[in-house]
Amino acid sequence: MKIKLNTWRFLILLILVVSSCTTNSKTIKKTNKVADTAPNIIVIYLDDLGYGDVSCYGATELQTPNIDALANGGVKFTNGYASSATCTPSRYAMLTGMYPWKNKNAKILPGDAPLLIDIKQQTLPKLLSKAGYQTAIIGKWHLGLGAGFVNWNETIKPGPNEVGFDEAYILAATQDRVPTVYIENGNVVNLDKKDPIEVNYKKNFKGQPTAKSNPEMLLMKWHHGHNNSIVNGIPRIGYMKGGEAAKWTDTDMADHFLTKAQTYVKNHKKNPFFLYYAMQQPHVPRTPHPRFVGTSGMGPRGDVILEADWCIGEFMKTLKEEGILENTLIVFSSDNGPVLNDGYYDDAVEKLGKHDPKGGLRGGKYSLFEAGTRVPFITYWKNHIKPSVSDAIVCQMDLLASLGNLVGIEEATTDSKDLLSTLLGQDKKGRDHLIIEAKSNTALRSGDWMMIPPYKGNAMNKKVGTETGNTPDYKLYNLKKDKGQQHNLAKETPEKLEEMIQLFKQLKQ
Ligand code: NG6
Ligand code: CA
Repeated sequence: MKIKLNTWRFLILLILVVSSCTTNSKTIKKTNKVADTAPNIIVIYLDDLGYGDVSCYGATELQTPNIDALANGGVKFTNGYASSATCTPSRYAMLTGMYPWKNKNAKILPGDAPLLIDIKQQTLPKLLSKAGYQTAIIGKWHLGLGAGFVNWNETIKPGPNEVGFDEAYILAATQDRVPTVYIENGNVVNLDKKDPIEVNYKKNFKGQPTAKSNPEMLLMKWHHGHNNSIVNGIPRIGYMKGGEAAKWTDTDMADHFLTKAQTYVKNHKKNPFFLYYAMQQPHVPRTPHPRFVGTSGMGPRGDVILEADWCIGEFMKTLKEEGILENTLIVFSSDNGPVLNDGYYDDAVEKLGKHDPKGGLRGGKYSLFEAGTRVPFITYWKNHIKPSVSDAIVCQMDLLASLGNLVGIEEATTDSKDLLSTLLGQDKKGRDHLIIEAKSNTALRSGDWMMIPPYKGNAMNKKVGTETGNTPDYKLYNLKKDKGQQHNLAKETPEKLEEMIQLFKQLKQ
């Protein structure tokens, strides 16, 4: 009797699961142009998280159970790429579907740079809006604001709202750049008009302390750069005056963005939404909340990775509690590869131990070698994506065309490729080729091969301590056989090299 009952239960469950899967794929096909039945879409984007920084990609010294749960329940891509080895170009490419090297201004931007995206340009949030989605960004922007000079005391335009986001709660550039304030739909949060904010990236404001003039005020020491204004004891890039009440608390930033993201979900769950949750970890300055300090044994860099993983766990709980987990597609990735010393003394190098943030790849942030752009890349959609590992070459730039397909809007004029079925784990076919970028230099991945052309400049980024990939010779690697790029086959396989050079030329035209 007991066995029978269990068997029945199992059968009913099986029927329910199978029918929910099939109805859903039908729904998407049938209702292509309406967002009503399409899933919510959330991009969880970390800053400087390396290929080997999470346990599902092989880290053994750090455990990231919540990110692992996404990988184990979704598609884990082993050849997932950011478009660039730095932040601004990668974010530009993800949101516009355009190769960043086609826009000469797509470089790491100062905190007072104008908006990089043309307001007439196609963007991911615009496209999803067209399909009926509500859209929001919460977290790091770093794509410029305004049209030249920015007055931080008035509504700042154009910005995320003008390129497709209905709602925007952002940090303007990076955690290490001024102004160190949150901006909500163009307005600095908690700004006291009697204490206006001034920002300058060239010179200091008279009488304002800097890391150089007042080192006794520092709670964190700078290694290179980062010696301008001091906020919360942390020396920053750029000078800032005023805005006391509006300044963020660095150690609360993760909780702050998490709460905003959770609130957004709760308030918008009735209709489909697109949320770009752009977390700030583990970019410098690494400022874990006190409850995470010391948890990794690896210093602040490890601690903030654990903090980020915790935030993701809490955020996932919210999706579940709000009853929308099975109706939400999540894309998890990072804007560029890892760096240890990015300008502060914070024990990232000293306490690294056996941890390998690069996960066996060569290079790192700022590099044309693999660790610069190959990053954790996971798609997760409960009961819709079957867990698998995919070796297909996919790039964040492809989200535009792929998600366009998901919501029934065709996107023809960008560099974005429609890889929807691959992203949903139904297909193993990825891109044939991809051009990656690092500090305006580019390299070509085609099939298993990576070709890095000769470039002038230093082979080592000495301050940061990583290889740039810039050497006077051609470099050619078979990544399938040589993931760590240790064997340059340019001389051994001249035909392959020539083929790659020709393809590269053709694609760059
Ligand atoms: C560099 C900063 C680095 C980091 C980076 C941007 C110096 C010396 N270094 O210029 O600390 O802020 O810009 O990182 O200032 S990114 O992930 O946003 O691209
Ligand atoms: Ca970054």
